[in-house]
Amino acid sequence: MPAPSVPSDIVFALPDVHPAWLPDAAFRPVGSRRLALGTPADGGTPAAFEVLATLRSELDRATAAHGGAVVGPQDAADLLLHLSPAVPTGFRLERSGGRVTVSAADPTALLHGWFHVVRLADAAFASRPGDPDVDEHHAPASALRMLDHWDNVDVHPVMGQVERGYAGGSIFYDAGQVRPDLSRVTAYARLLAAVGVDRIAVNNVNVAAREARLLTDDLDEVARLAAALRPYGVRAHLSVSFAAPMTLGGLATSDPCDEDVRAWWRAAADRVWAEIPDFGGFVVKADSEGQPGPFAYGRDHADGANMLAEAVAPHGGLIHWRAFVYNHTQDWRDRSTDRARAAHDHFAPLDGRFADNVIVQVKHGPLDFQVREPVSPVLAAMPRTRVALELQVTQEYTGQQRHAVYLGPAWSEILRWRPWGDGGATVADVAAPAGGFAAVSNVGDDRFWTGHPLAQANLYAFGRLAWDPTLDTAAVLDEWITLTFPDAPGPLREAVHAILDESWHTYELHTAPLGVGFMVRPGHHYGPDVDGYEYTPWGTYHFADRDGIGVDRTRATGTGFTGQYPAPWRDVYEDRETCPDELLLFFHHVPYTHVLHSGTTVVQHVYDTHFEGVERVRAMVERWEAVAALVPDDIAQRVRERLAEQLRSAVEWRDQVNTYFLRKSGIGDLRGRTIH
Ligand code: GCW
Repeated sequence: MPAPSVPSDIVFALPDVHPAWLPDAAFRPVGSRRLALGTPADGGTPAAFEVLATLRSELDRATAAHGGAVVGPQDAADLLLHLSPAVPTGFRLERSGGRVTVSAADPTALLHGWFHVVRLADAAFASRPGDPDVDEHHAPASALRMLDHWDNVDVHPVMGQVERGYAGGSIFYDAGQVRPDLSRVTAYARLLAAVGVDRIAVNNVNVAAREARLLTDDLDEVARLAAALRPYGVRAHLSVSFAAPMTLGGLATSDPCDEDVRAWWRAAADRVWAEIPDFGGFVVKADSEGQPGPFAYGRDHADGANMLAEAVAPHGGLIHWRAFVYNHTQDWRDRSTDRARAAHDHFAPLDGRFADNVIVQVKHGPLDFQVREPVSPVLAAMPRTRVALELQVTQEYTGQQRHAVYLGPAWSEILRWRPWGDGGATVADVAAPAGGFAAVSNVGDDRFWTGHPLAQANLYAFGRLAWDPTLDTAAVLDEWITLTFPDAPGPLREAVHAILDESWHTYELHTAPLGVGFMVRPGHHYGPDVDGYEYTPWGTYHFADRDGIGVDRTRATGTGFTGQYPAPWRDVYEDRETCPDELLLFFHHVPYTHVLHSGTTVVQHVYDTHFEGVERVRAMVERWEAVAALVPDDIAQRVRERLAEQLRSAVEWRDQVNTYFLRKSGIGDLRGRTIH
């Protein structure tokens, strides 16, 4: 097999696009040294050779920019990257006498090893005398580390080009088609490879007519996207509509047990893999928020998922089947229906029935990506199913990238949570070997990728935590700062930490209290509207009256949701005396005068946290102003504008929530602060 040729279409620096965590300067430590890439053995796939060619151009680019050289594998390089079948997964990093060798069995893992060395910078080479030699194996916790894009090809009249997107339009689509120039998609794949994400779903799980056709007539457009991702080892997945056999195939039914329907899906899958041999698989949102699904035919979700699984299995494909299934046309008067119960009610009884290549993708909480929810009990209820944890990097309910909210700590809490109590497995232990980790991307065609420049840290952190869920999230943030702001002076580093380390808690302080959730404006979900969802069909209520607030989800007197958890949590949550304060109103309806573990009453807690939340945001604004001159003007200005909006919004939240509680309860603030 010939040596890999350098792809000519990799654009390392895009005009007017921020380099995120891969600025040129981040490559100085590697690029100023002697680098070598081992010659590949025969037998690789074309995709594998393409990734190797990318790696070669990474080396060329870094050394050309920083004065090093690419040398032959025999030439005593400072860094040798080479393929070795002996490394089972991930990559091996050895250092001896200041020389570093990275080896991996496949080129994508080798690429991940390259970016690991970039991240370590000079420390990789242990330039200081006396530093020990190393021999480390770096394997990802899970083989499945995926981002879901809720991008539409056609601009949706309400949801726009990217559903819940807060960073401009789609990097994939424009004006109803795949963009002619996909160099930015390759640049995105490069950012993802640098944090270890290696799969993306390229279209919204709400699949409209135009997007449905990506599976058939417009498959060539998906092939172009896959080609743009391939140089960095990122594989494309596609969201498909369960009704496709009817809407695209002209069949009279989409019944998963109908033989013609099954044959239609098999033929569709055959065509996809014929065109895109390294295609990943399908993502499906079925029987959820108006999307079609197997319920229409009296079938269950195992019937639906397994039919698709059968179609993609011969190609090694996966079906990511979402567990976000609930009744969104509920009657608010009906107190017996509890949306939090829905995923477990639908899916737990199906455990053991899903095919091996089906992944049941479970949102982290039982409701919907709120700033605080208990972990979904579904994750602990399906031991014979490949469950994946779904997170939301896009900040739908956490400030929509107008607020600086670093979600790493929130995800870390979820990943480390132990559904069976102390000594039992964590959520990460459950998901990692099964369905892995998926998250909704926060990227758009904005100059900074994520609208708010500091929201890049969330995308970075998702990738790093999906690779290693045990990482310390402050250290991950520090990595991001080091790469993104090369040579960041101490005060800048400290200020970014001061702004982001506690920002998730800050957001929680001034929004819906004690785990009750929502209280957002219906539709777009930004800003406060305490009763906005109270009399709607969506099932997200807080039940405030003159005496108290919260949702009784106990077995004793409520919806019984606590019973979906294994011990000890089923009992911890059942009893308001043991239920953690931050989730009290998720599980219990309590009087405003109920005393929390913290020693204050519920209503006083609401006042205190909402005043404190605003003060914390005020401090964030000041911290930024003190260091803004240390970053490029465009970043300084963008962050400044967003922080001003964050402060305005936090004040609005504080005043509406506090006023609501004062009017409902008639109980004043003990400290006599202004409530309207
Ligand atoms: O949180 C909700 C969003 C919807 C989204 C849905 C889902 C793609 O408001 O916009 O639809 O979740 O996860 O399917």
